[in-house]
Amino acid sequence: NIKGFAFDLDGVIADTAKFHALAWQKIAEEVGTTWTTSLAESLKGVSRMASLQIILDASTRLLALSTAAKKELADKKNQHYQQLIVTLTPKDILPGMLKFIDSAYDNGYKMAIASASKNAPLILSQLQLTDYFDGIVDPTALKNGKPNPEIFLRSADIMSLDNTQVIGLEDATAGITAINAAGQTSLGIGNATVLSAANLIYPSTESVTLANIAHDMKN
Ligand code: B16
Ligand code: MG
Repeated sequence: NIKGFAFDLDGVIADTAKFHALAWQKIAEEVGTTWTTSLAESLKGVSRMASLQIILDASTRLLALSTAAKKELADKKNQHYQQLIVTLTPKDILPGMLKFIDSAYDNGYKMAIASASKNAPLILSQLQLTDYFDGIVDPTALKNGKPNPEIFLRSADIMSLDNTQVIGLEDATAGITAINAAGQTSLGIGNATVLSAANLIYPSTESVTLANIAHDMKN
């Protein structure tokens, strides 16, 4: 019996990936890494420092950066990124998601955010969604990122629910793996081939409704 939802943020509630991409692209140019859409894709759901490492590893230059130099690049990216996300408004909530969150709230479901982003509180506030959620998992308090289940296990704690009572919503395969490993029901949003490990798959946020979920859980 489902009693709560654990939401990934980027790609599920808002398309912040486009802003991450713009901000990382500047850093990539600076370190001699060719920016491609597949590089951008590989950074989805990956933590800030791990994303930087992927960009550095793809550089044509032989870089031996100190920890301090890496921290500086990551901070610079985050400054670019924050300048972009302060322009977010409720209009930037992905199609159907405000309706879904609002109806889940009205129907007494608990909700938590399971995002790798340290900027999640700021983004939720920009989108005027903060009050719907029982809490936001603090990614800095985690030992392991997705695909490790830790972040989803913490979200169930925040909602005071058993994992079997939680549906996790994700757009990335690493996130689906994490939800499945947490013993929750995984709901994938995106390409069915890519997200084939998910228990429920919807092509876009628009088809994520309580009615569709109730129907598909029976099958
Ligand atoms: P920050 P999610 C992830 O969000 C993004 O997909 C990923 O591209 C980003 O690097 C990561 O958050 C960390 O974000 O730099 O803001 O801490 O998909 O887990 O909601
Ligand atoms: Mg995501």
